[in-house]
Amino acid sequence: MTVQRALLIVDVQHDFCPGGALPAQDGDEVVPVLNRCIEQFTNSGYPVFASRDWHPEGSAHFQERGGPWPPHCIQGTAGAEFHRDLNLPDDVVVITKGDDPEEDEGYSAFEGKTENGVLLGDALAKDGIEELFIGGLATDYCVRASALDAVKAGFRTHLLVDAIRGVDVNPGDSGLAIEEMKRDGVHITTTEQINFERTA
Ligand code: VGL
Ligand code: ZN
Repeated sequence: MTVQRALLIVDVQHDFCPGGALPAQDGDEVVPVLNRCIEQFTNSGYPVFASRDWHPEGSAHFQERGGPWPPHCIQGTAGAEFHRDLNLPDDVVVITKGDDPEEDEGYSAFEGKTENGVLLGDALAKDGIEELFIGGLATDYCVRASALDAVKAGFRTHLLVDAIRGVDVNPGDSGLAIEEMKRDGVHITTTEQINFERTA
């Protein structure tokens, strides 16, 4: 039997791309890379999960309430939409996180839930997923937190380094985040290195 895989696309939303409220540098460059990857996963019968940062107005996550961030990804706004050029499959499982108005939390997609209220970890387990490939935005926040949680949850976890970009509040944050993920057991790879050949 082949190992059951999934692709997790973290927060590829307009506000994390150039022109958005909290842009990762060149954040939109992950879109064509992820589109190719989505096609390969879909063609191989593997599911695609996509998380979204989804904050209420006046969230405790925002500077106006003592949090670290300018307002971004506010529910229902254009900035909170998935990037318009991201070709998510019809059966994508959308994971919503950051929707608690009182918390500056929700960096990890593993704190998010499906539209039916199922935590990401439980949804992956239900699909029998053992191996997770992660790309998206931003390297130093939600990608980092999601990859670290994926390892903790027992998934064989691969970071797609050509499909991530960082916010880098402090220069070098993304590089440090990648080092930390590696140290904690995340495998570093690229979308081009994924082997989709079926042996079973
Ligand atoms: C994120 C900062 C604040 C992210 C979300 O998706 O990486 N970063 N909220
Ligand atoms: Zn946020």
